[in-house]
Amino acid sequence: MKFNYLKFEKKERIGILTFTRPDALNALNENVFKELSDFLDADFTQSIRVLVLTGAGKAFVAGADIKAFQTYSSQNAYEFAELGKLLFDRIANLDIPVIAAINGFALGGGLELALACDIRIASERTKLGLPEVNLGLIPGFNGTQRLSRQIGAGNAMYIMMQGEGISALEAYQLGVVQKLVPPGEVLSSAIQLAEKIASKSPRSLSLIKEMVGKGMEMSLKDAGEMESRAFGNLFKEDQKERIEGVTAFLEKRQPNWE
Ligand code: CO8
Repeated sequence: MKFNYLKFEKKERIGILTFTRPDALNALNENVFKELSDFLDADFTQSIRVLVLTGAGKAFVAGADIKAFQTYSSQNAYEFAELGKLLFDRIANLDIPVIAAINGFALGGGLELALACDIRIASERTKLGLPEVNLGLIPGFNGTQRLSRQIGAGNAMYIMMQGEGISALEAYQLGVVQKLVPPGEVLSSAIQLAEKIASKSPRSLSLIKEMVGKGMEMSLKDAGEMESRAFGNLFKEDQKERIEGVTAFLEKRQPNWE
């Protein structure tokens, strides 16, 4: 696939998708979304175990393209917000783990994109935030919801209302990101984590994603019941990965998930 604003590479079982619009700090516009949609349409998950998202240059993604806002009608803005939500949901719902390697600014729609990933690793020098209050706007790609679910309403309001963006350290302390690393080591650390995850049972990984994702929208009781059913299903006779995992443990060898 040939893109102008995205680059996709494979390192064995790891896929790396880079946003490559560095002159605009990788800001998201309709062209970027069109390419992201085409990328997600392609059946790339068959050939990789983990996807890493990152940005070219000094930003991960600095948000939606503010310059494009000048021409938007109310309907355009609504449709763009819906398109972003749809694409970010597709990323969140991939049945493989997705890691955001936050190499630089993750602001507005950029942080919303990172929040659609399963795990976030960030440069300890970068800044993250939802600065829409400075523009007379609100987050529009589900940031109000995903951030509140991730770190609680009070912490999310703190980030959204002061609007200046927070340091990577503060983002780590609040639980927005799971790991901080020195600048320059973000992608390599993300790939290292991706490789570790890629060595685990793909079935377990996709089920963990499904349980956590669906469970967030359910009562604890219903989510617990869903988990028990999924756990029970893993003991059906055709569940090769459970058979391999348990057998490998008993035979004191590494499991082979192929
Ligand atoms: N959109 C368009 N262009 C951008 C954006 C952006 N979000 N961010 C940076 N750029 C451009 C700059 O305009 C500049 O371009 P040019 O050289 O042509 O002037 C270039 O990128 C480099 O940026 P700076 O010179 O500003 O770089 P600095 O290092 O000085 O500053 C910052 C970096 C602090 C990241 C600064 O660029 C900034 O504040 N950017 C805007 C961040 C922001 O407010 N993001 C939120 C946008 S709103 C949003 O994301 C809402 C999402 C929901 C949308 C719903 C549908 C409508």
